[in-house]
Amino acid sequence: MSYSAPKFKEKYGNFINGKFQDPIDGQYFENHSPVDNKLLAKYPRSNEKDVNSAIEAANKAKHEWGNTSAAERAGILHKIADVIQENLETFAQMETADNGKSIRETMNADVPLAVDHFRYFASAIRAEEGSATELNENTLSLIINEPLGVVAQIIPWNFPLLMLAWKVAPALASGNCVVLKPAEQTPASATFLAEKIADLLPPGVFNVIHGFGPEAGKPLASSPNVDKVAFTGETTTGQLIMQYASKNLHPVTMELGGKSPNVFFNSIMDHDDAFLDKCIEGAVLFAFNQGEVCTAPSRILIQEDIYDEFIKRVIERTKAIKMGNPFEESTMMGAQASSDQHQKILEYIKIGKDEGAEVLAGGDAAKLDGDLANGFYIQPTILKGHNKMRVFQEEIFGPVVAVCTFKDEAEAIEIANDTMYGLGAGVWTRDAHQLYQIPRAIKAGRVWVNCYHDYPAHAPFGGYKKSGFGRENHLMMLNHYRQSKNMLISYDKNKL
Ligand code: TXE
Repeated sequence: MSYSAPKFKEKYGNFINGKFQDPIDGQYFENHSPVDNKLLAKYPRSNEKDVNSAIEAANKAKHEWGNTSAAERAGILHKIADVIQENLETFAQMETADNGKSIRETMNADVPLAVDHFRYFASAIRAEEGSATELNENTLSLIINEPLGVVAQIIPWNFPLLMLAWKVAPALASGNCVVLKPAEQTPASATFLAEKIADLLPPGVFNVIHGFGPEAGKPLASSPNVDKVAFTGETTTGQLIMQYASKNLHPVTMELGGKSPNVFFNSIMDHDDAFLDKCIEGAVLFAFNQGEVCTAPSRILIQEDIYDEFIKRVIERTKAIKMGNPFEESTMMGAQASSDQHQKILEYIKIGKDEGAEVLAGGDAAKLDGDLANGFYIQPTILKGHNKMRVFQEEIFGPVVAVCTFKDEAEAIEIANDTMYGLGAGVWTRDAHQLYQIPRAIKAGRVWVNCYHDYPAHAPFGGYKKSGFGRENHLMMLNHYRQSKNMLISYDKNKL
């Protein structure tokens, strides 16, 4: 079955105080589809004035929203989930048009996971219990959670709706108002969601500001009138955002880059069975979402005695990836998200070749026919080299994997940890000792063992080292969006 880009209006506004509003200075930018480089729509090129107007609306709404009961907020979050579910196909087509990823991913992963995220946090706040301790016979200590107030959220373009859900669901669930800036490359799904849920939330509780990082993102992250900044994106941008927020001593959470190792031990080849097939699929997941995933398993480490046989099968499987029109259901790999990203990936492939890496598969742009010839496609690429090369150390954010070998467990751990990042990792083995001890030794916030790229809402996700701090998903996320009030109550009758 084949899908197509949904119909867009010529231009859209910012969503502020429950209504779409034109940018104050009347500036717009064009958003093109990476599928074929055609114009999709225009969005506001917002500046500090627009940002401040959204922040003001959020501040006006925060007391009322912060005082709603958990049951009320949960009911609204479930309705938001219903809206996304009812419009699943439109959201999926929108994400594919905007980002270039395949429709089978947007239909089966991006949108359903976003639905589940709203449901998870809706349910989580209903199940929570507070804490009370008797400090002595006359004193009670109560711990009460209070929302922070207004939260600034800045998100990237690789999973536009899902990254929105990861940020917005827990923030609203905790009783905060939100000002969200989507990435300029992928403004569509946040706008469509705002339109669809405008009647569900009181005005000002959820606001969307479009525009570029330095013009709209910076004033948002720098504002003294927000209470927290949450960011997902590049590590260097995260460093800037921390500087802006530090002037106000605002708390920040950061989901940043990665260079995740995917480690294959020799026991996987003990039998030629379904588990070995799963390991091969797990290695090829470097191309999932065109490699534009912060946890992309972008370094493959293979134990040297199985290298020849295993890599042969990985290359065969990689060559069978069906690239093409992302709107066709059979397409596995679509377009890179933008011309800039396409260019960056090609430069890294060249850097790898210049450094002496051996090209085992791909190694160039993919040329497609018809309208798609104007889109931004890259062949899934495997480079063999060593861990000191730039293609092993720097985040490429494309379907390019760097492969090397290791002798034993100690060397596998050393190579896996020889990176400034620590977001994800994969370990594949049939050995019971390795499947516990190796993940424990790898410095990363999420280690998948005999699986990869699962993102359930109830498992915490986040980085070590320069991959950021704070966690998303899971109950622990709620604590990043609220502060605890401790009440000490004395009921000593003699001292009243
Ligand atoms: O990211 P940015 P870009 C990596 C990936 C990619 C590279 C560049 O390697 O090739 O980053 O992508 C907003 N103040 N990742 O430039 O800059 C911006 O408008 C405030 C990894 O798109 O991090 C967008 O909304 N905001 C990553 C968001 O930040 C600013 C996901 C992300 O943009 C800003 C995306 C500023 N000064 C890219 N500058 C991951 N690991 O998840 C930009 N922004």
